Amino acid sequence: MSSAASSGHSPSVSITGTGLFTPSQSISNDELVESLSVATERWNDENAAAIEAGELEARALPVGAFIEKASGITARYVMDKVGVLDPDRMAPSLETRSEDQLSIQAEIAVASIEEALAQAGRTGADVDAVILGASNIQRAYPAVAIEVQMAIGAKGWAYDMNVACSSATFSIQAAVDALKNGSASCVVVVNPEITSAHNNFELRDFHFIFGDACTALVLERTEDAVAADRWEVLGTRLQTQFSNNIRNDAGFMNRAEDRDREPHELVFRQNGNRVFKEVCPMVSTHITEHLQDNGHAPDAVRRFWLHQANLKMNQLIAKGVLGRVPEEDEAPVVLDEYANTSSAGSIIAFHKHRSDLVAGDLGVICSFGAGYSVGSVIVEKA
Ligand code: CO8
Repeated sequence: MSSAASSGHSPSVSITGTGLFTPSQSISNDELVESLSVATERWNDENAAAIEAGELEARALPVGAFIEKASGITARYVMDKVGVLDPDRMAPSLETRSEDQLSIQAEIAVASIEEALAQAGRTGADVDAVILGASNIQRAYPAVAIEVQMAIGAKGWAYDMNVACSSATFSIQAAVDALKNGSASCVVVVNPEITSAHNNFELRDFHFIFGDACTALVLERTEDAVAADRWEVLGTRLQTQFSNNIRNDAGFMNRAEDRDREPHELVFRQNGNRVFKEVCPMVSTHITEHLQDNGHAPDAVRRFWLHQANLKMNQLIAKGVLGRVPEEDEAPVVLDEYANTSSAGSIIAFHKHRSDLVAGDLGVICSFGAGYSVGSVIVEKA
């Protein structure tokens, strides 16, 4: 236990390293639209009689120009491009691994953690807690986090958690609390998002939204840190409010239910327009109040690393906080290249866009999504 924790003072905690795993395969909007157009025309042909009889509605074709205009997304990385683009499959083809092989989610977690540990000047042996947060986790148990703990040679404890797109910020608060109360001394937060395995590539409203990636963070008590690049966590704040507007009903009870579930209920679905309208004001207020309660004016913030779901959404949220549309430098964008990588998004932005900031600069990492859930982390460059 640190001297500060044992003396009763709340010790300062810092982020001391970040890592990113990006899959090698990328899909452009045009490729996605071409594949879904073939699948949609086939589906309409196969269901022509029911459509004619008014029992089913014909599916509308996707439009590439709509995707970029509505979301700002131009491409997304995926674990398997061939399976996603195959009109007969519309899902990645991922190998089933044996129990003595590292699982896929653990493998990408380890890749991002290695980079984060190197930045922090640490090895796996220094780590004594792993918190793995993601919007879908590969299996029920044993926790993937515990497999990751073993793979990196960490001590201590590990667990999985899921707060959808807010899993990273919620994991960060859990890590900060553990470090402040002395129940861990070096925590890895890791967010392996294989969204392609639970996205709905069959409907035009959803097929373009998501991409795959994994991010990792190392957090330590500031007094213990050895990294040159340190970000003191000045405050964390979480908020949840129940909504059915983003939902995925895949779960362990499906096989026990007495009706066949619609396949579209067992993957991601949302009412995007309502999410947009309801979540933007909620997030602007959340960030504004968090800054205010920590004694910071919005214009004192040098950079916002926002959740990467929709460009217009981020501009509106930042405008709600700053009173004006932010410069790209103030709220950097990665969703054009990565799409929505769920909980990894804001951390990808933080990982890629922080090296130009100087000591004393303030920033806010903020996630929002299903739940609804919102999480913000105020950091200061040391
Ligand atoms: N091509 C052509 N037309 C399309 C397409 C397309 N690909 N997609 C939709 N349209 C059509 C719609 O069908 C609709 O047509 P019509 O008027 O005839 O019904 C029309 O375009 C307008 O649709 P919308 O009103 O929905 O369009 P918007 O301007 O609202 O844009 C967006 C849609 C981009 C989805 C936007 O609403 C948005 O980004 N909303 C915010 C969504 C968000 O942030 N969601 C968070 C989800 S992530 C999360 O919480 C984590 C979940 C877990 C991860 C899951 C991983 C799989």
